Amino acid sequence: MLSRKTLNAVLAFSVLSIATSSVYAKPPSVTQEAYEGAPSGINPDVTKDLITSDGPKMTVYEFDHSKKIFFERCAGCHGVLRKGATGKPLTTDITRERGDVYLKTFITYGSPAGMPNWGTSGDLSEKEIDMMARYLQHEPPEPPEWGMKEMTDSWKVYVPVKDRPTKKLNKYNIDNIFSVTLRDAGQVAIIDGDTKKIINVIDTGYAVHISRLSSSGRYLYVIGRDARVNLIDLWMEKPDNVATIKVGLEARSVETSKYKGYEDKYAIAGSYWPPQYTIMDGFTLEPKQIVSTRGMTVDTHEYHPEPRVAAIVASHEHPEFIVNVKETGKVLLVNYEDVDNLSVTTIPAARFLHDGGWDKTHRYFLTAANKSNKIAVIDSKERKLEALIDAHEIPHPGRGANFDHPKYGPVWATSALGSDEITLIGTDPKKHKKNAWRVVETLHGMGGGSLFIKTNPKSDNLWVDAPLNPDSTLSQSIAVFDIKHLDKGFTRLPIAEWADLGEGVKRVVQPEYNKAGDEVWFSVWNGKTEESALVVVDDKTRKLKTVIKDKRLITPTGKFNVHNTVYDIY
Ligand code: DHE
Repeated sequence: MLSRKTLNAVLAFSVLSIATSSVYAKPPSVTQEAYEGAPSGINPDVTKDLITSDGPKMTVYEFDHSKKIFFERCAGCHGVLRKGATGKPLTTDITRERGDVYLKTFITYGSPAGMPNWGTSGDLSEKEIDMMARYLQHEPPEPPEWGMKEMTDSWKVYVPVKDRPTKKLNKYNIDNIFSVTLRDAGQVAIIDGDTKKIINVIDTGYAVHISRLSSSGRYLYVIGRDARVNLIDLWMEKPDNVATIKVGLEARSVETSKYKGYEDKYAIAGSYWPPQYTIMDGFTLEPKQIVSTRGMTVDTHEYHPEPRVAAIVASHEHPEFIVNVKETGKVLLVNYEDVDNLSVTTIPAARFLHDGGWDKTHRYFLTAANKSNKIAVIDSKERKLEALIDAHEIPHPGRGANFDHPKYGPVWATSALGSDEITLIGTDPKKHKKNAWRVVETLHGMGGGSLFIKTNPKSDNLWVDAPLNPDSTLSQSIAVFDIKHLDKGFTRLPIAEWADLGEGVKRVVQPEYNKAGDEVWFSVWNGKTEESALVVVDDKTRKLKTVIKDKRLITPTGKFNVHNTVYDIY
């Protein structure tokens, strides 16, 4: 067994990559690549191609095939225009200078910095790699823009507001419903948290990503990677879609207005392509305002053509959405009091803003600028950057985890992709002033490759996953700490083993509590054609409570409990 130090060293370099080291007994799993190069929602047939540019000779077939591979496997990290983000820039000034041999080697073997080994993993053939090396020396094809006409054409209201139920027509305990992402099926499963039964499996966007709730807890907003937003009414006899719209070609985030007097009046969705955000009517998804995020980077003040919209939260202090713009490193406070004359406050933070969540008071938004190894703290009341805090290596909090540390008081925690570090940041500038906005303690989890961390105000447990860790013992387990005795380190629970599934490289991802805070649900994320499951653990005893299996549960990943998502409890 590799010592922790060695393992972390290996991980710190190769956590996002499909390690070419011997750690991989067999070709890397689809889930690992899926994470880094999640399928883009862009249909390759719609791009404007510059095959005649100065790049090496290519047939139209070769160019088209390479373009499809790029959108499906590479755009998530390198950006649609290949300007770079979690992946390096691949603009032609760089790729032509590097040339065929360098590019082919890189694509075949990957790199310790996070590039998957597409050749040795068997995912791309030699021929395809040869094509890709030539394709990257051509100008990147640019997908079309997506404006009000395209949005309105895609907008459908299946059930007009006036025809919707005026009271809940079903007997479900809605507060304890879970919306579960069935990633590769492009669906969500609506599961009754009390009975663990699937209420409905609903078609949503392609490579569906996350769910968010209306402040009423009645409506579910689901966003697909193809930038399709689905509005689901949980009051219907059988909860189902009531409206849908496509806000672009690629997207990851959606939220509704939460400020008093504006509850759910507006919905917002942030897209990767085109780089923009769209404000919609919260009950019908009618598009109201589209704003591009193209602009200058926070540090070098260079123009960036593709600053993608990452996490979005809704302020409780002002009628504003708080919008992370990844590549420029700016946080936008989008004031929706007058949607026709939007006023936007721009807060400079750090590049590569990604995910994040509230502190326990829901005043401070703590968000990872992950490839800058920073956590930015935004004071939503004073509407300014409160702090920029170092966190290693590639912090990835999801929405993070809030708990009262026995010594340091209220803290917010994030785990990391590139190291085993779990960073605890003090969040109480009033009663624990000297701990506020600084790292008060760093714990060590199972290893790098962590994506999500979670706790609950009623629990003494802190749960940390490691789904992207190349060591399958770890990626198929969960680490749990006792908050009262953090010095004792973690206990590892073999969640995938408890699920007792067949073939496939399963990954345990994203803890989510039930409303009562006495159960923790985990996804055992297997390949698309293999059996996955949800595992429910008793939070007190940390023992297996039940395993939810159903052939409709295809690649379950994110789970969103209605109560905990409405009230931002994590
Ligand atoms: Fe996510 C949240 C982006 C891959 C599961 N993911 C987010 C957010 C962003 C994002 C910007 C924050 C949204 C918000 O709060 O408004 N995710 C990306 C990517 O760019 C990336 C790295 C690659 C890609 O091309 O999509 C990516 N994400 C994944 C996955 O592969 C995961 C593990 C499985 C899946 O379902 O796709 C995944 N992302 C999640 C989940 C959340 C999330 C479960 C919400 C966490 C929460 O608790 O709110």
